[in-house]
Amino acid sequence: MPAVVVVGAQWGDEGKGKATDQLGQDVDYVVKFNGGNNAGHTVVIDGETFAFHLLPAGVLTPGVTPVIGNGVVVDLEVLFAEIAEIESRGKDASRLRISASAHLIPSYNRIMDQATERYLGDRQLGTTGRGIGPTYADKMNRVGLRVQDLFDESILRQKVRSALEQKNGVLTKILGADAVDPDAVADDLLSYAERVRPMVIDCSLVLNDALDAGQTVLFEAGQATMLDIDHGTYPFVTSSSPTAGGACTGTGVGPTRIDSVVGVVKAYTTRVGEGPFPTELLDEMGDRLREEGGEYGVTTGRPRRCGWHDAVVTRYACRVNGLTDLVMTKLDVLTGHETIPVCVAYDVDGQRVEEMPLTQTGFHHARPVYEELPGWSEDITGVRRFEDLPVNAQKYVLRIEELARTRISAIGVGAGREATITRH
Ligand code: 2SA
Ligand code: GDP
Ligand code: MG
Repeated sequence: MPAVVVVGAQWGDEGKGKATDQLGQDVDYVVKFNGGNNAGHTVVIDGETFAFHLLPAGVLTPGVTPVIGNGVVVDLEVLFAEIAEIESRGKDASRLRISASAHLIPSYNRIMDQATERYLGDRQLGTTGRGIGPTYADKMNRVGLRVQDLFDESILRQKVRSALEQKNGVLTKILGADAVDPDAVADDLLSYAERVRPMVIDCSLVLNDALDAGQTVLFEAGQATMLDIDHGTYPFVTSSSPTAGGACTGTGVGPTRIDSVVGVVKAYTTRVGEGPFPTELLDEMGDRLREEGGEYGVTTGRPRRCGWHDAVVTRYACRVNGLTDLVMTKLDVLTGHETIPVCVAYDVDGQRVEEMPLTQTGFHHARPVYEELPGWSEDITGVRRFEDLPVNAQKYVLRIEELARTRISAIGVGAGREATITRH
């Protein structure tokens, strides 16, 4: 498997960190291709928990080169804080490489993001407030700052000044925030330049050369299919491309070089932030899933919205990403339910719909059509072979596999690296 992409098949937090860590044991590169420090990817090794935001989960694996691709947006303060944190825990981050074309998150975009959410009030999107949306907007608007600009001071200062000419007006006159001093922003960014310099690469060249030489590359998505700017529940989405195509645009590796695309899917569903979520449980059952699954944001600590598995979403993710395999996580969290509903279709204004509705209005009107599957009560956290799962747990996995029309090749039964059932 020379080039493998790992994506989230729902609304994020499916366990991509754990899947990347596991699949990344035998690879040469682990590459992030979208998003920024809005992500929170958890890896648990020998009982020790690591939460990554900007660093690729592969940074913990000796011999792996972690890469931040051009599609990522980088907050330098967060990056170096994260490097310092893992180094203080005895890990080596010296192999980290960053694309010269990745965009930087200047402090004013963090302010814009948070001030915009406050301004929107009950119309807000529920962003992580990390400046992600405004930074991708700047990129598309061709007024963004890139890693390479750190090495051309006059260009950087000029870009910051012209960006703030407009933004200070919006900040002070519309959003009720203070104006930002361009020199202070530029000084702050430039203060990182010499530490960044040795990490900077031409991401496309390095990865294509590696593939030519027979090396292996794992692409790690942030966020997920339903948060994709094109394919998600727009406008309740993030501003990047977390689907498989993003791995190509976000790194400069062409689609013909990708061998497989693995979608990570929870045994149930969660979402954080605003937006439609047909299987959401607003009762004690939702609270139970949240507590038993530890469903709180890794970046913001926000409680996640919880609901049953939505097989329409999973099948959609298989299609949009061209998934070759699914990894199902957190099956252990579903232990102890008499029956477990799985959403197999929607009722949209009285009509049964088995695919994602054509319009967002349709999706907002979607009511889940459930099939009840029998549950199990045995503790499955120690199970390592599919045949050793309780029969009803096996049936649950097989039914979702059937609905998704995609093979479930691994099943998570705990947070630890070892708590996985691989199906051969
Ligand atoms: P943004 O900040 O502009 O990307 O927010 C836009 C939407 O994207 C959602 N989003 C996420 N959803 C799930 N997990 C994410 N990462 C963190 C985690 C979230 C946290 O791992 O737990 O700590 O709150 C993530 N990042 C962005 C976001 O909720 C908005 O709906
Ligand atoms: P990511 O953003 O997709 O990497 O996921 P997060 O790290 O935000 O959230 C997933 C959470 O579930 C983390 O706390 C993981 O340690 C945990 N986790 C992952 N797989 C499993 C599993 O199979 N069982 C259980 N109980 N926890 C898991
Ligand atoms: Mg997460």
